[in-house]
Amino acid sequence: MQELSELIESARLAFAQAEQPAALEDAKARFLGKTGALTALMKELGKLPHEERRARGQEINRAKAEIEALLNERRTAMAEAELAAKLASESIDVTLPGRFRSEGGIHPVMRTWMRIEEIFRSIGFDVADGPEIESDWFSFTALNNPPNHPARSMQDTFYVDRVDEEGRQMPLRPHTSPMQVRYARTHTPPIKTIAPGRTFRVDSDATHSPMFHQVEGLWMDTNVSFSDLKGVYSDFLRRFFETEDLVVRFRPSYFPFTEPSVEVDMMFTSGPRKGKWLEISGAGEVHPNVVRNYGLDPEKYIGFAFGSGLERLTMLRYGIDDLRLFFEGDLRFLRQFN
Ligand code: 2NL
Repeated sequence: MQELSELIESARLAFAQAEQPAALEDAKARFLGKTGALTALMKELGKLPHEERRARGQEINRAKAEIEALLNERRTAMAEAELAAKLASESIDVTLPGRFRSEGGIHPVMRTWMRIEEIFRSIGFDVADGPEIESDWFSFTALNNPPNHPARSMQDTFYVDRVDEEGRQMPLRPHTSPMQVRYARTHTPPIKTIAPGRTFRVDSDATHSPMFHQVEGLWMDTNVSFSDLKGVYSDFLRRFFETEDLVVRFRPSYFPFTEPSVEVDMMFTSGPRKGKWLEISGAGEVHPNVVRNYGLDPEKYIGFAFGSGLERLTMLRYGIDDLRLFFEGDLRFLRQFN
């Protein structure tokens, strides 16, 4: 009995003196290991007379359990101390102010966006906003797209894992037209609005990005003609590029949502970029089916719409030759605009 309680005490002391896990394992071996003190006592059981063997065995086992408990206690304490030291040495004060405050800048495409809003606001246009995850109806049906139009396919348009009220899978808007349709349905003519925003198409190479920016414009009233489109858009280009020295031409084209439809080209007539026609936009008189989807009578209301890419306008304005520069986030490029 006496020797067992001494053994327990010396184990407690040895465990307490171990400062590293390896030292603790050595101490464990001395008491509980194959050549350890307790194992030696167990081996001696055989020499005892039969009557004493059972009681002695139980005592040794109780002592063994106690030493094991002491060992586990010490192991836990050691792990906790290690964690506490780690936490103390690695702690950061999240309330400290930053070492320096870096200044943000405005992305060149966003400069174009802001500039366009300013120009169109100055001639009485409102700015529409709307969701980037749209319903199938606002994205395609309202714009007179036939049910099997390729723009609806998974090849051309991104779809998210969510359905609209009609139970149809919802696209990331492939153009900003849905915002114009939403705006037209909630306002009464005259309707004069632009819809700038992010758009998405399954397309990625040197000249196409899966995410890009568009601005669409819409002017509906009882008497808005194609010559109003010519005047408004030409005036916009002259103000945007800050020059009177540019000419604009309108080439016949086709879009499901306008009739007639045109491609708009422009050419600088002075400066380093003069003499080359540049495709800049699509436009046309809003198709009667689309006017009906605005909730308006196409016999009474008429107007034009156009759509332009903001990346394209930005590249022409600043002389940027690679679309990918807009999306790489390279500060050497971005700093030039701030
Ligand atoms: C292009 C073509 C265009 C429109 C966009 C439009 C919007 C409504 C109704 C009718 Cl709500 N039209 N938008 C019209 C013609 C052309 O964009 O290739 N843009 C880069």
